[in-house]
Amino acid sequence: MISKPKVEVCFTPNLFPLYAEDFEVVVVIDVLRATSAICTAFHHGVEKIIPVSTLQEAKEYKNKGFHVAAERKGKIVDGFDYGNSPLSYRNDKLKGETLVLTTTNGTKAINIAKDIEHLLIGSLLNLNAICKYLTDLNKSVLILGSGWQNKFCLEDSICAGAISENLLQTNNFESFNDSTIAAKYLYLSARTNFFGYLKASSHRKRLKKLNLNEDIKYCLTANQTDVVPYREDYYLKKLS
Ligand code: 3SL
Repeated sequence: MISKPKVEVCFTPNLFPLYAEDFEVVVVIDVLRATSAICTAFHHGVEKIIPVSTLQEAKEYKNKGFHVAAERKGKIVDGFDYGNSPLSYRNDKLKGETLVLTTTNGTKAINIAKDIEHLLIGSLLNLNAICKYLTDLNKSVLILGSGWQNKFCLEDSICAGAISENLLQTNNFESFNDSTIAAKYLYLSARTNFFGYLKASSHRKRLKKLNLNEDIKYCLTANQTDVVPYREDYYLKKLS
């Protein structure tokens, strides 16, 4: 019997090495807020995004004249042009431009998975688009949550559950891991009200303290764009 492609969920970047060799497609998720910011920036015309893990790398790009966004602990790092708020990319200021981005967890997770053949960026914002793309691609997929400093995080796990459940419902994929079952149940309990469900979550509280409730609401509103960002070489682009 011909086996179906798998879809599995990896909750945190430090677990990634346990899965990596079985997958040629990885979707990195950081709902609050890196992958939501990336999807929004591409939706509004940014041409390329270079994800870097450290502030040092970000500074080097800045010194070379690039537009650079840097976030740590939810805030824009002093001396940089932009942060990680998706709302700040909802305009055409960077249309056609390259943006360098470093964030606390999201860009690190992207770089951890950089050697995977198909590296894609997922969020609730592009949920249907990424699911359609993965269904058409028809290859085994790992959904990687960025977590918070390598710890489990609820919003990424819910989004991972939404994607895996959508693929499993097509009957073209199969899953064997308990993490994927757990993500599915989290998604099913949260799906009618992501904002309310996440009220007690650590990241929602962290961003709320920084007066970023509008960012949270935006990031938790599914299907606002059909962009599918992917890694090409050392940067991200959007599939056309
Ligand atoms: O961890 C990250 O990469 C960020 O998305 C964190 S924050 O939402 O900007 O606080």
